[in-house]
Amino acid sequence: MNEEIAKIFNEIADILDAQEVDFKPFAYRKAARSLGDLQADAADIYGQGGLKAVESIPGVGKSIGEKIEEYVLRGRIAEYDRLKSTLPANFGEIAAVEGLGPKRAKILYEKLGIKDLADLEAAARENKIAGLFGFGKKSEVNILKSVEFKKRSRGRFLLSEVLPAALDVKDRIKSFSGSARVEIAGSLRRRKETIGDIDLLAAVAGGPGGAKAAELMDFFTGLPEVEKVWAKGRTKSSVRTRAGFNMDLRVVPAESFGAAWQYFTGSKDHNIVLRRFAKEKGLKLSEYGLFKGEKSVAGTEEKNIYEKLGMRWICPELRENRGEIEAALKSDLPAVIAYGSLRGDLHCHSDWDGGKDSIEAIAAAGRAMRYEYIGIADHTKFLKIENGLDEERLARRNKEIDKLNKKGEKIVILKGCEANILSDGSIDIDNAALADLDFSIAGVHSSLKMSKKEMTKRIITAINNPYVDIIAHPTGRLIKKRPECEIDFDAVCAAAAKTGTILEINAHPDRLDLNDRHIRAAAMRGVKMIINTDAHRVSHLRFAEFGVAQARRGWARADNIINTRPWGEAKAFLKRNKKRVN
Ligand code: DGT
Ligand code: CA
Ligand code: CA
Repeated sequence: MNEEIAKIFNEIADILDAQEVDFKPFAYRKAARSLGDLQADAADIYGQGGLKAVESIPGVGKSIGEKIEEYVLRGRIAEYDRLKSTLPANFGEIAAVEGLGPKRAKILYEKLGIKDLADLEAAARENKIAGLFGFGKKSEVNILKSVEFKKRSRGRFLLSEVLPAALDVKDRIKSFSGSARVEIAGSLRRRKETIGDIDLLAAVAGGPGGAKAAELMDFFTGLPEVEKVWAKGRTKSSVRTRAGFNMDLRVVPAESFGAAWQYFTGSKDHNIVLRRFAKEKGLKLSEYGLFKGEKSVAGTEEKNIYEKLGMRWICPELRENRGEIEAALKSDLPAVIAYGSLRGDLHCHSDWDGGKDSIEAIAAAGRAMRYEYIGIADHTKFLKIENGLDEERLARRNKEIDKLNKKGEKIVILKGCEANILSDGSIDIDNAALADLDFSIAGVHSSLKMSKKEMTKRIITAINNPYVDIIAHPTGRLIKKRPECEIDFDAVCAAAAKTGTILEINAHPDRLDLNDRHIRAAAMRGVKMIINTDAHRVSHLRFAEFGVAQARRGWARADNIINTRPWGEAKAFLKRNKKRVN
């Protein structure tokens, strides 16, 4: 329930921002973040200790506590409903257009009656926006670009928004139906960066249409998070959750489970090629099984389907028809990096910059994840809003890390930074300060809208800096929010390979940058990569899994990713530790 409430609080904050209310938006956002960090569910906290317990959640006072109570008891918040009624239903969608935000979205609504993306697009095309106070010709062009981008990702959810919820539903279905098989299929199983809907499969005693299946469908459509039931049948039901996404549950015969799991995992393109291949072998592949004439050759286990087709099982992350079937036939599939194989994370922000937690707390959290090393990469001075560190504060922070390391904790804390690559490719902090660190990361955080030529030159200039070891989130995208910067990725890879600069796979679920295609291209070029979370609070350390998923989708093996190695080996890949051959 925490995610649902957090979402509402963030929306309330947006609306209050639009109304130019002071302080309150900040309080709501803070409470939303705090809920997102909680291990326990708000409903359980309330159940156990009432309003008092809810008010003890950090960032939650009396007024916000009462809103949580209201949601737990009634499933709605009157204040939210009231605020929403003052603005168009799709206000959030407009406010989320890059460069607009709640205040400007409200101006557009009041002056031009813009209620949704279609209105916004039309107004920009008819040049109605440029003349408004605070807007201009350039805003109009940017709005059109952003709308185009948003339309493409519409109705899709971030992997991180649906994966925990889906795993939770899967577990509950499993415990409800006893020994049955329950699995996640679809794009979620393939760990795509965005998900259209969740596909679940189950096999129960008595098969589809039986009494057990009917009970299961009652259970599924009656789940507390279900807001709307689109369809309820004996073999398939579809629902929408309060968080806004749809879930399908199919009950299939046990002897077809593997075939159905294969079919509904997709991708569609992968399935089309696989089916065609089966046909060429005189077999027929469907969601019911692999058949030779009338006889079933495989069906219960997915693995057998691939094997009877004469190839190794293909892991779901690779099933995009990007050459994986051909590779499987030649026994040439990559041994992709395994989940849980990272030994450290080099991109964590501490409370020295805009991060939330102390270095000590981050180290403890890293240890709890069984990491061998954890790198503190605070922002440097150009990023004022993130309280970036100058040379002097960076030196003081380094001293604190030295002190903590002397305490002999069971994890090595590494001194790093995330410096800014300025418009001309120079770094916003002295090379001497960079040289004092165990590692350095540099990334672009400003002037993102440069021409391809300029942006490529800017990044390559940073790559050529001998004190820059790693390039953070190389393409600068934010999934569903901001497209990639224009860069010549091939040229960037060539420079990285030549200089031994490492490219980051930023695992933050909003970024996943590099993406799967870039990862594959970089690996082919011999570029080394690192999977980092960009954690701004310790709960973000668990994003690592999303980065590994993306790396698997990019055909990466463990040896492409330096933090699969112990620090003693990983550090040898940093430019600063390489013997310079002149
Ligand atoms: P999504 O939900 O848009 O993120 O993507 P998917 O891949 O989960 O697609 P979805 O939910 O429409 O369907 C789940 C899987 O079912 C899909 O990956 C492959 C299979 N499937 C669905 N429709 C077709 C079809 O017309 N042909 C084939 N070959 N497979 C299909
Ligand atoms: Ca799906
Ligand atoms: Ca579906």
